[in-house]
Amino acid sequence: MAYDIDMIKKVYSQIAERVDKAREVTGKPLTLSEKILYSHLWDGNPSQGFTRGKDYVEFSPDRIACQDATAQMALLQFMQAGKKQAAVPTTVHCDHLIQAKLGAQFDLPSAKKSSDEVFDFLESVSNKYGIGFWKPGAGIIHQVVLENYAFPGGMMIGTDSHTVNAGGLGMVAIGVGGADAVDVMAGMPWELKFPKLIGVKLTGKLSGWTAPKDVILKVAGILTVKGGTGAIIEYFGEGARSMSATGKGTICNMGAEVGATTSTFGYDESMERYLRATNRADVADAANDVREYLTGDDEVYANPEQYFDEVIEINLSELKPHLNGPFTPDLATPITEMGKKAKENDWPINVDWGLIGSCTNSSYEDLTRAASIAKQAVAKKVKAKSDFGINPGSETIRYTAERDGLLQIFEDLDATIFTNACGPCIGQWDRSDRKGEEKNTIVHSFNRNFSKRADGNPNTHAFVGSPEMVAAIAISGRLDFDPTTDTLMNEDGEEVRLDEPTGLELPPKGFDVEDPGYLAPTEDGSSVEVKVNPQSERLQLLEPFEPWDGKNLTGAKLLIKAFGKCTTDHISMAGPWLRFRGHLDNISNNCLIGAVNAFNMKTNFVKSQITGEYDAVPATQRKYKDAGIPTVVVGDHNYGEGSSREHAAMEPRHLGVKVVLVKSFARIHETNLKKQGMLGITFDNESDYDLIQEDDTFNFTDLESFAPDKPLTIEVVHADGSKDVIKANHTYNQPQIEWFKEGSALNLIKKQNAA
Ligand code: MIC
Ligand code: SF4
Repeated sequence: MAYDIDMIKKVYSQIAERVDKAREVTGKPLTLSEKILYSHLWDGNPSQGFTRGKDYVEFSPDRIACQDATAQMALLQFMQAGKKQAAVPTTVHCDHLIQAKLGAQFDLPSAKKSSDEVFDFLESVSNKYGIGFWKPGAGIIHQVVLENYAFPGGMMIGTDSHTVNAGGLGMVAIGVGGADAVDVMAGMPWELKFPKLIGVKLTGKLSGWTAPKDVILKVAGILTVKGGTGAIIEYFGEGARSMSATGKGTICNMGAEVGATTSTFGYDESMERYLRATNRADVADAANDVREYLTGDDEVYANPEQYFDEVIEINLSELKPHLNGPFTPDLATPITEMGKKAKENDWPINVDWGLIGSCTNSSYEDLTRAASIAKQAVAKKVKAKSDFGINPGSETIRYTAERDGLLQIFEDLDATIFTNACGPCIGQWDRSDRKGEEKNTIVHSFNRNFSKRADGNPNTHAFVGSPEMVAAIAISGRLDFDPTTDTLMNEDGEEVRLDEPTGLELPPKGFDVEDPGYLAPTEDGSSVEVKVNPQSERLQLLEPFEPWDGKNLTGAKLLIKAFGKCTTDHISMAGPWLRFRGHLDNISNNCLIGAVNAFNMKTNFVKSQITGEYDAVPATQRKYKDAGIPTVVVGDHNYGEGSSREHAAMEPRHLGVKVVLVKSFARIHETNLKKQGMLGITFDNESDYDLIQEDDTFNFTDLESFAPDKPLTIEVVHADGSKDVIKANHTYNQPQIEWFKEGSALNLIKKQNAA
């Protein structure tokens, strides 16, 4: 039986009436995304149509998922909200804090030891507030959610950008910062700007070496890292129906890399098969009863141009395997062109590692397809030239794959089986073969490949591909290996070819697991005590941020003008810093250390306007804070791309930065800034970015009349006394302006609770 089946049945019992009403008020047939959005309005039945990309709307998500690295801050905030229980079903998953080094049997016990304080904290807070707890080793949040909680037509939010993975089972699942999750856990509505809709029509059928991953690698190449911002991507067509549910999950997962709010697919037989295989026949039966409400209307899919804001068509029969990278997930290269492009760009051809797994590509189907390649290598006497690492997505997958002999196939190629956890995908990788900053190449089936992400080395060129391509490339040891045409030399000196991969959508003997790693919370957690040691270097209770003084901000100094790509990995690096995710002051020592200073092109080296000296960003900012001088961060396009980590907003806030002024924001980061009482604004005229100089002072002249839809005016005073007056836009609505005034959204919740 599925978890929370009563909640799911309730959603299905209301869906017909709500969707019918939505059709009536909008006066048109509906996409799946609209059906899910309109059937999850906080106010219940829809009474008006909303303007996409414009109206802020209050929603009522069905459930919440949090992972260990973000849950700490989310729960520290929730603890202040004064509630007894989380208002909707919520789970916490321990997956990010486990380092990959020698393999699961050593790494997991070692992580449990080194992070016991944090795991104990998360377990006791979960127990206290009625939250389900998935222990370290149970699996990666999104795979565990897909296997246990996702359901067609549902809406969930999660404190991780890849929450969108659950779109593979027809959900609208959205990544948020912890403060957004706190709203919903506290029984309040969740607000989102009504998204735009991008339709992707999939024709044809995947075959040979091409996999679902290639669909999203192609889409990323088309849309780029910001092309999906503010939009839901909805996939449809015969090609969509012919794909497995986990394949659909892979496509949705990496939709985060184009900035999409989420991605989804209509309910179909692949989803039904997956639900039944994962012990949720009850959900499948309930979904079947309302199936026409769990997919887009026929008229929509017949004439998508009329109903979506943008339509992309991809013929799966013609799609080629791709590798995307390095350093950005949208640099898409069909494998047939990789040799040429790698040479032109001087990308190292020899591949050191092939890594398979992560939250996006660790399904049974993925493992069987990759294993079919690995098996051939052994049978054809080809020794793998690169090292292999595997991160199974969950204990259920791992146990089943071990039972069915799949893991053994990889072990025969000397692969290391890491813990069912994020591991190298988030820099939790103690890589033994390369130290320092040597230039090298790795390929993986993860989703992100920003600079330094996997191993901290800025010169590691990471390429993203399907698990089967990663397997083939790791065996050949060459980035330019095209298995559709190239041969390999085996140990007997013979030229051999790798046959096309084959796989199994679901395990023929069913999934199995001994201990899935789940701990249910007690019925009444009121007597559970949550302890935070005041001496702890990893956990720190939060102090409320100061409210706004109601005055125009003046005399603010430039902290850094960030050049080019500035992702959340640049603003608040992960890897070794994950250990401080529950301690705001300590993690603030990584604030913006990866951002490139536009004035000297160095990282973590900025000029202090107090001393005239150059120093690290956090140290410089702490001096401004001590001196009571407000500061401004300036950035380029898509600032805050990537993770949902609200640390990227809380750290500058904690250190005294008041304003982030950029050309454009990534969605989650912009909301995170607002929630934490920061001023996140954009240049009205993008080229004003070029006016900003190293010794600038900023004076806001009309912040006192801060109001929705009204641009702000800033006087930028340069060192020589000359001035530029510029306009900045913002997207704050009235309630969000209240967050700013109160100092944070949480301050406002506390005030309302106290009243
Ligand atoms: C990521 O893939 O970048 C992460 C680590 O999962 C983040 C969450 C985090 O920073 O903890 C995400 O995607 O939101
Ligand atoms: Fe973990 Fe990587 Fe997935 Fe983020 S993208 S949840 S770090 S596996």
